[in-house]
Amino acid sequence: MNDTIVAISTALGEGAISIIRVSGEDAISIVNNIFKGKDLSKVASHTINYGHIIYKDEIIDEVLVSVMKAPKTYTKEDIIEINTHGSIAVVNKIMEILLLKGCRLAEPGEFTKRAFLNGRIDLTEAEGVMDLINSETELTRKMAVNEISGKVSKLITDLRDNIVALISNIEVNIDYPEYEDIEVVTINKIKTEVKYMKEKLLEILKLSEDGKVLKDGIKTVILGKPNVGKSSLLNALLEEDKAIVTDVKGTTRDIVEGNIIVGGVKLNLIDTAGIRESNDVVEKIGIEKSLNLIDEAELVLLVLDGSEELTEEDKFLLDKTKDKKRIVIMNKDDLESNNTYNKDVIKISAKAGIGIEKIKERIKELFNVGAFLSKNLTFFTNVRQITLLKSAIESLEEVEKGINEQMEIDMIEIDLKLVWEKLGDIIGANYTEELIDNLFSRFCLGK
Ligand SMILES: Nc1nc2c(ncn2[C@@H]2O[C@H](COP(=O)(O)OP(=O)(O)OP(=O)(O)O)[C@@H](O)[C@H]2O)c(=O)[nH]1
Ligand SMILES: [Mg+2]
Repeated sequence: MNDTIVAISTALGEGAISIIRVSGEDAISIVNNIFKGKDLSKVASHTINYGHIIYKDEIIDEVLVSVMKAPKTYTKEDIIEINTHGSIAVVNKIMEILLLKGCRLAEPGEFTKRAFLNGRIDLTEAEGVMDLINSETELTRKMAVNEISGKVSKLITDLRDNIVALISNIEVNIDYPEYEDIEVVTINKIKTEVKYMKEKLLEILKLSEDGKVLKDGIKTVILGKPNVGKSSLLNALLEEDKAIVTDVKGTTRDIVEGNIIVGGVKLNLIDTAGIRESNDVVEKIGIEKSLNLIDEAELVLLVLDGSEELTEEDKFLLDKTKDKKRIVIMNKDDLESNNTYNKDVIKISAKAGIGIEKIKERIKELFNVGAFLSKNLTFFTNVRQITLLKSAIESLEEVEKGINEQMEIDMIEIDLKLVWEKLGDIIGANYTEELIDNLFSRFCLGK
C-alpha cells in the first residue's frame, strides 16, 4: 500500500490560516496521536473537529481538523487536513512532528497523482487541476474548470467506444470470412464512422489551437516604421510609461515587453524597433529582431502615421504581414489627416489615449474570445494533448487510405486500434512512469 504523505497546502507565509494535508492509510492514526480533542478514529467522515496539537505535553497550536475517510476523498485515501494559525513557525513545527511520527514529505503534485493512480480522475482532469491553479484570467479559469468537469474525458471515451464497436464488427468478419456481404457492410460502416470522427477531431483541433493561444497569452507584436507611435501605443495599452517615447526616429532599439488582460485574455505585448534602412549598427540589429518577430507573432498591430502619406516602408510592412492575424492602426488621428490608405483601419491617437478601446474590441473579435467565454466549448489546452490529437487524426487518415486502397480488413483494424490507443494516451489510459512523474512534478507542493 501507499505510505502516508504530508504537505503544507496553503501558500507558505503569514496569513489567517494555514492548512497541512495528510493522505494515506495511517493519516488518521498519526494525527490522532498528536491531537487532543475528540478521538479522530471514531468521528464521522467529513467532519471538522476542534482541538489542539500536542507534542511532549506542550500545546503547539489550537486547530480545526477535517477528517475525510476513504474512498470519497481527493486521493481516494484517508485524508486529514489540519487548519492551523497561519504562522510559519506553527506550520513548520507541526510538519516536523508529523514527519517524526511516520509521514513522508509529499512530492509536488503527489496528492493529485494519487487521485489519478487510484482512478478518481484521468490525466486531462489532473491537468485541469494544474491549469486552474495557474490560471490568471477569467478565460483560463473557465477552460480549466471545463477540463476538471470531465467533459474532455467524456468526449474521448465516447469516441473510443465507437472504435471498439467498429473493431468488434471487424472481428466478426475475420471469424466468418465466408459472408462477403458482411464485409461490405462493415467497410461502409467504418467509412462513415471514420469520416464523422475525423470531422469531429479536426473541429476540436481547430478550437484547441485557438484555445491554446488564448490560454498562453496572445503574442502581440507592435510593428511599424520609425516614429509612427509604436512605443506610445504600448504605453497607452499598458497604461504606464514603460517604453521611451521621443520624436527622434529610431528611439526604440531593443524590444520592450509588457502584459495586459483584454476581455479576460492575456496579451504578451512586444514593442519593436521601427523598420527602415539604417546604417547604425545597433539599430540594424533591432530592426532584424523586429522582422524576425513577425513569424512568431500571433497578432500584429501594424501602426501607420495618419499625418503623412504612406511610404515604401509602410507598404513593405503591409505586404509582409498580409497573411498574419493583424490590426492596421492609423495613429496620430489628432493631427491633420494626410494618409489616404483607407483599407480596414482603426484610427487612434496613442498620445491622447483615444481609440484604444476599439483596438481591444477588435482583438476580442479576431480571436473569438466571446465564444470561448460564453459557451462551454470542449477542447484540449496543452501541447501534450494537442500532439496526441494530431497523431490520432493521422491514424484516422491511414484508416481512410486503407479503405480507399481496398486493403485487407485486418490491416485497417491495426490502424483503428492505433487511433484508439492514441486517444487513450490523452486521458492516460496507458501511461509510462516517466510521463506521470514529469507531469506531476510541475504541480505545486501540497496539491
Ligand atoms: N500628435 C501625435 N503625436 C504622437 C502620437 N503618438 C505618438 N506621437 C509622437 O510621435 C513621436 C514618436 O513616438 P514613439 O512612440 O516614440 O514612436 P515609435 O514608433 O516608437 O518610434 P521608434 O521607436 O523610433 O520606432 C513622439 O514625439 C510622440 O509623442 C499621437 O497620437 N499624436
Ligand atoms: Mg519606439
